[in-house]
Amino acid sequence: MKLYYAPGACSLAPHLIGLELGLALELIYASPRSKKLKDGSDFLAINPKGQVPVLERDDGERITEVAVILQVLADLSPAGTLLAPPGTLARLRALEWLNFTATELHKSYGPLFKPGVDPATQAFARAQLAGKLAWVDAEIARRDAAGQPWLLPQGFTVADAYLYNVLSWNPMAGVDDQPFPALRAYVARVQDRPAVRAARRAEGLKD
Ligand SMILES: N[C@@H](CCC(=O)N[C@@H](CS)C(=O)NCC(=O)O)C(=O)O
Repeated sequence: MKLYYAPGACSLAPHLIGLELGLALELIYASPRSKKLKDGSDFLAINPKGQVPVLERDDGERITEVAVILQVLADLSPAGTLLAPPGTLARLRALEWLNFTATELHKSYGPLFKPGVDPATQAFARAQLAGKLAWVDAEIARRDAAGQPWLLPQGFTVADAYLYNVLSWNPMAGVDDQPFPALRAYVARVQDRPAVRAARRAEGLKD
């Protein structure tokens, strides 16, 4: 399978999950800005939405949207440990986190990375994010108190991979995470996983 990615973008989550699962994903760089692949060919021909990540299955079908790609990958794990079996409450809890991360967090970072966005819009985005991050911090602190290191009691899941991915943008996006100690410790904890370190190294990101 192929994964179209850009370093440090939201394709990091499926990349690291591929490594957690020991899958040999072929990484293909796609520029979210120029919409070109490294060989100069047109990324819009691969994904007309012009966005990474794209997972290309061996049958040629292309799957987009982080939260969906993560489910596809998790369901490839025979033990199903990176999500939970369909029809279980545990799976619904994981899907809640995936959806929250996609809709409440991920897209809120957009204005902080887009060139030319005016400072007032960026300040609004940061304030919105601060409110959401306060909730995430409290949720993580509650788990810490119960001795639970990951979002779900069953262990590390794709929900952690996606949440980590977007939280790792805070320094670059100028989002102050100092008021959120549980969240910062959680980011460090995820980043310490060998698969996460390996994915970051492969994308040329700092430890
Ligand atoms: N809804 C998409 C959003 C993906 C997305 O925002 N990708 C960013 C990188 S993190 C991108 O490719 N941005 C370029 C653009 O939107 O033109 C998903 O969840 O996969």
